[in-house]
Amino acid sequence: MTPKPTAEDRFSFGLWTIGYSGIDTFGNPTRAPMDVVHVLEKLAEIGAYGLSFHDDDLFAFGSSDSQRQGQINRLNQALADTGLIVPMVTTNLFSAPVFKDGGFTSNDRSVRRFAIRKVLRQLELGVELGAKTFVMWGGREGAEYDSAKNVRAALERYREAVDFLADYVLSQGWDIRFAIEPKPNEPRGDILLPTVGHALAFISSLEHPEMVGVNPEVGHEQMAGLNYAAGVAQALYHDKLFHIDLNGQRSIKYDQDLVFGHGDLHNAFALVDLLENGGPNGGSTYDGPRHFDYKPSRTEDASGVWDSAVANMSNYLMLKQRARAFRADPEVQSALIAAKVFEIEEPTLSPGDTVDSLKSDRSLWEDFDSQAFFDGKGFGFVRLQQLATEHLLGAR
Ligand code: GLT
Ligand code: MN
Ligand code: MN
Repeated sequence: MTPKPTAEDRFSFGLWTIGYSGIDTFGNPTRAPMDVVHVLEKLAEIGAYGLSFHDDDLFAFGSSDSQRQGQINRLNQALADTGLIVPMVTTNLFSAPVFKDGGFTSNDRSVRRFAIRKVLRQLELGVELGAKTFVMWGGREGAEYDSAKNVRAALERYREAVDFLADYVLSQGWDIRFAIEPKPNEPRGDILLPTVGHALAFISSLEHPEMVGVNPEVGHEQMAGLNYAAGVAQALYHDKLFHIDLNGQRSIKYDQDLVFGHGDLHNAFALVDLLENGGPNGGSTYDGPRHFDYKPSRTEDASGVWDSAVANMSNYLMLKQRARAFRADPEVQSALIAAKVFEIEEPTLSPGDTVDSLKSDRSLWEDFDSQAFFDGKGFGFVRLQQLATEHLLGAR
């Protein structure tokens, strides 16, 4: 039996995900556009709790004020009717031709000012709708050619924009924070802030670092060959996991945006285990939305779109069940102890240790048997991973 999601699971979807028409670089749309009211009704029916959107997802770029307001009114009515919420909003600074060289970091100053203005509008709408997170995915912030972009100056312009916006939020006393979404490439040849690590370093250079965190996406880290669950763990370590984009990716290639769990399943298991059981006493480490940023494959018709939406949530819930069983298994617990997984929580230095005390303690050096690690003292990590695999496959 696949578990059924409820609002308590906090599953949310981008309007652009369900609404993806199937258009790609090589082919035309394969599906008709989907209306926001219909999307909300269906999301409520399948057990999601939230919808996120870019300005341009709800009202086309260049809409008049009254067209824009008309769509906002329809959204508000559908939210009231379904009980869904908008936990996150974001601005599209990548689709329109004006952003061909980026928004905040376009070489053209007038574009940079237009971009900030566009973000202000969507930020204010997000606050009105009660969104708690404002995502910044700088898909066009980058370059194809090294000589075309002064990266240090571009980062300075990025910082200038984020500082300005954070300052505005603080001055208004609004309860919303920013989350930068890294991606290594696509659509640009190289994108600024390409990984979680780059974004964390950038955030520490900001005027209000407490206002800005990250929104790591499974596929984006994996496109860079990185371990997604490990990146999320580091974001948590720095208290910077403000939001999350769940999907699937199979190795280093174009951004696939597959269903969560349809990519690296072992890493998806590790991630769900981290989010649900990774806290100090085995509790949750993240209480924000479980947000799916995937693209229903262009081979699918409308029923395939909703099948894939459900699949994201079912896979998350099945992994949650599997991760719980893994943690509760006494054999796993003893394998964890044998592998010294808990020992790393112990500080390396004892209270009062000094350079002199370390030097005079013979057990640390003269009497320490480092040779015992040759042909002995294996950690048993493979056994542990096999136990995880058995739980993942439902064999335990
Ligand atoms: C775009 C991108 C996603 C981002 C969205 C937010 S838009 O679809 O591919 O990864 O999360 O701007
Ligand atoms: Mn993606
Ligand atoms: Mn994303």
